[in-house]
Amino acid sequence: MVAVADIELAIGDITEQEVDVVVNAANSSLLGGGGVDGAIHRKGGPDVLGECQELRAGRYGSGLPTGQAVATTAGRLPARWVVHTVGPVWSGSEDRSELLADCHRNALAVAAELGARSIAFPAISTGVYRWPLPDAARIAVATVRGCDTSGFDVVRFVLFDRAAHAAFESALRTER
Ligand code: AR6
Repeated sequence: MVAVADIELAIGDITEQEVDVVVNAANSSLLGGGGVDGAIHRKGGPDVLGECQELRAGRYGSGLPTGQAVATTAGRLPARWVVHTVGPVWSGSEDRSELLADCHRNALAVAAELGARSIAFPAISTGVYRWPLPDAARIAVATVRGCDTSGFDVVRFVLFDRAAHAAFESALRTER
């Protein structure tokens, strides 16, 4: 039995979260995009992009691989750090669930290493990357529940709308 923090759900904009770590649903370029990524870079400002550019100039010269996670400053966001992870694009012909699970596991591991006690996740891969919400919610909840989150006081999913919130609520009820 692993030690788990209670999972919280919220509806809103992840960039407004007052937590130690905000998780970004990035792409492998780490240089920004739409959705959560665009909002984080817009509000976080040039310091976030600057650290992403340094990562691209160094350790992640070919980009951040899908499923992995890396931290930068949160710049002007209320959070202390952004942990960027790259979700898989939904595929109807190939099961990429483990990669989506990896995003959650690796983001938690990077956050724990930083000493974070609170973390907010978006619904990774459910926007531009088209992963069906109920399935993404099931994988996200089951994965976080399977991790040791005893070092965290808060593990929160921040959902953009009621449909996403309902999908996560249902996953919390059923994924025990
Ligand atoms: N706060 C919380 N949730 C949000 C916000 C926000 N500010 N904005 C959107 N969402 P997406 P992905 C929800 O597309 O599918 C980017 O261009 C949204 O409704 O942000 O992993 C990257 O650069 C959806 O439920 O991420 C990549 O290229 C969820 O967040 C690509 O999109 C994820 O949607 C990544 O696609």
